[in-house]
Amino acid sequence: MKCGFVAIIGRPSAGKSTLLNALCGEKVAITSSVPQTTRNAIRGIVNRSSGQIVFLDTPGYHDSDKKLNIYLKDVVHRSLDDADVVLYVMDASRPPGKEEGAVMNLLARSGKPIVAAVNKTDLNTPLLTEIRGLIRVNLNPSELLEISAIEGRNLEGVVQAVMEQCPEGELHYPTDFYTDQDPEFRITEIIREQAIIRSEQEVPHSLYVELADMEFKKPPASAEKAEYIPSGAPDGFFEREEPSTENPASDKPPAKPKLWVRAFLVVERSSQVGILVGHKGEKIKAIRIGALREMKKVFPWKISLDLRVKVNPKWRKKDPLLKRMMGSGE
Ligand SMILES: Nc1nc2c(ncn2[C@@H]2O[C@H](COP(=O)(O)OP(=O)(O)OP(=O)(O)O)[C@@H](O)[C@H]2O)c(=O)[nH]1
Ligand SMILES: [Mg+2]
Repeated sequence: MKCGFVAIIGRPSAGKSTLLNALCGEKVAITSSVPQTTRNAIRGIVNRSSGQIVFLDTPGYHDSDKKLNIYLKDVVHRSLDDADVVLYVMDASRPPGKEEGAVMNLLARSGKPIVAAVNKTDLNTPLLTEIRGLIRVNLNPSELLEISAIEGRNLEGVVQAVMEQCPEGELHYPTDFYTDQDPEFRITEIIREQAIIRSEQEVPHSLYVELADMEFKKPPASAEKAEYIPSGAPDGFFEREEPSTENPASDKPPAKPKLWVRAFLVVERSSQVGILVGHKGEKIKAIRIGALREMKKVFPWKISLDLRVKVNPKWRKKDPLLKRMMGSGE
């Protein structure tokens, strides 16, 4: 059986996270038109009868010496080290330029097998021939596919091409898993996506989400305990209890477990607080409602969200925080 780790690498906004979601058939990673949306190596798992692919989505590769960017690049480097295969995603709608050159250099040096996917071909770009030529000259991909992550074009071709390059091995995850992210991380990402969508200029880059508190409300005493422990619920949010013998099984489906969450949108400057709160709090209300709508699609819980904004000056320059967010940075 083929089993491998596959790093999805490319420039910011090439469509890597959109592609990961399309490949997994589930929303695993947040996406937006703002470059450098992804900040972590997000795993999405694809199973076929021939094997299992663990995709690692990565931040857009961008050559800049700003501290946050150094950490983002480090996430890419580590994912590349961990990968058996690289899925290189290029954006067919933008001229390649220097930034694309830097990505190709990195991949050529890695010596890993490469599958190249030229994305956004739904936009009917005139750049396809140039991009294909560039890939052939600089890299030696096992396959060069033209795809559209948005329209789902040629995605099975990507899975097959990648699977072929994966080594033989054992499954890394049970076959019903599509990601390994914990609920806390997914919740902060969903909130961040909704805030990014509703803000502009520097705000999306100046923003992170801190989950301050979350608590599952106790189910009714009569409930069968096993029904109420949501899969993926963090340890310690439930005390174990013997199921009650009163009020035996009824036909009613068990009530959804209730999860209460308090989170902060953290920005760099006090002037950005008002932007996120909006006139009479309309912006933060829209972010909150949007996040709850998205969470409902992912979690089997009834969630209430207490969302606030706070300032952490110059957080993008703070090593301990960046390390906690993204790992080593060295
Ligand atoms: N037309 C078109 N747009 C796409 C396609 N794939 C992604 N996009 C759009 O491109 C933008 C960036 O998509 P993302 O998936 O967030 O890109 P990314 O490469 O993960 O970006 P970073 O995480 O910032 O590096 C979004 O507005 C997507 O809707 C595609 O196949 N066609
Ligand atoms: Mg992304």
